[in-house]
Formats: sequence, structure tokens, C-alpha cells
Amino acid sequence: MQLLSGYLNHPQQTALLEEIRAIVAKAPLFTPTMPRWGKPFSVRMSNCGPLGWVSDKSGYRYEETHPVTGEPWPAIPDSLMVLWDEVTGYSHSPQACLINYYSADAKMGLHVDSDEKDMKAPILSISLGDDARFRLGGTERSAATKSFLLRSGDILILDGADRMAYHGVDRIDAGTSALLREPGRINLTIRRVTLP
Ligand code: MD3
Ligand code: FE
Repeated sequence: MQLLSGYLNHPQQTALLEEIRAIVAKAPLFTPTMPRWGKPFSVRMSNCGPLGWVSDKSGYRYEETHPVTGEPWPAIPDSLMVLWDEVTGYSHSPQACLINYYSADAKMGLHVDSDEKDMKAPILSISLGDDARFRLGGTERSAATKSFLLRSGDILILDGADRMAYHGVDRIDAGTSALLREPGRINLTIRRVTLP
């Protein structure tokens, strides 16, 4: 894991936030539900890119269209395509940018990202808004975990063994950032899904 602390300055964060707002205006946040039981996530989501991550009673998967509107996902902004090249150096384009929106009381349980076929591709994560208590463990659920603060403008690159590690968000520290209009946090995770 590579944490690039404060990689995006305030004007860059504001510009990115405006791009995300434009995407969410076309592809509204939806509430994913857990496979089988259908328990709703506390995090609301949307996507941009040719593929988007969705979850409902049928399971976790990537889809070309929005689960509610049925429309194709908006394109990944050029600024994020450039950032992917800049910070990952991975020679194949990302295909999915998952937009996670955390209200003040939202969290994400420990999980592994394993719905992608190209597990050699890194994952690029960008945090905007309130601080998050992020937890990273090992490849077994029982492994020891470490907790980090993810702040607005921070970039995280996951590759190598960490790409397969358990991770989650324990809580949001509401009111620690004034970037969003309301308390909360946005996380973008940019991924390659299919094999090149
Ligand atoms: C470590 N998102 O969308 S981002 C997710 O803050 C997700 O919204 C969290 O976990 C969030 O799947 C964490 C940082 C991150 C992303 C992917 C990882 C950490 C990771 C994949 C493997 C290990
Ligand atoms: Fe994840």
C-alpha cells in the first residue's frame, strides 16, 4: 500500500468534486444491498466508466448500466485517467470508478475486493471530505489489522499483496472537513476489471 498524503490540493479537490457532482446528476447514488439477505449498505454508490460495481440479492458484479436508470455509466473524467497514468504507471486503462458516498454514520465492513479479473492491476483510491478511519488487514480475515486516517485529498494505491487484503472503513469523523456541503465523505476507487 502506498499512501500519498495530501496529494490533491484544495483547488484540485474542489474541481474533482464538481466533476463527481456532474456524474451523480446523471447517474444518481443508489443503495446497494447484500447478496442473499438484501440488507442495505449504509454507503450509497454510483459509478463512472464502461463498467460499474453493483450489488443486490443476486450478488456482487460489474455492470455496463445503472441498476435504477438502466443507462450506461458516464465516462471517467480525463483528469482521473491522467491521474491513473501518473500515480500507478499501469499500462492498461482503468474501466470502473466506484463512487462511495458516506453520510456521517456510514461505514464499510471488512472485505476483500475480488470481483475483478485483472488482479495484477493496482487499485487507486481518492478520499474527499471528512476523515475516515480506514482499516487494512492481511489476506486472511483473522490476520492482524492496522488503522489509518484517510483525509480529503489523500490517494491510496493498492498493489502487490495488499491488493488481496481485507480492508474496511470503521467510521467517519464527521465535521473534520468543509469540502462537502454537508458532513460526509466521498471515496473514489478506480479499477481495471477485465484482463488486458
Ligand atoms: C485495500 N472502499 O470500495 S478505499 C471499496 O474508503 C472500498 O470507500 C473503501 O473498500 C472506502 O471496495 C476503501 C481504499 C482501498 C480500496 C481498495 C482496496 C483499500 C483497499 C483493495 C484492497 C486492499
Ligand atoms: Fe474494498
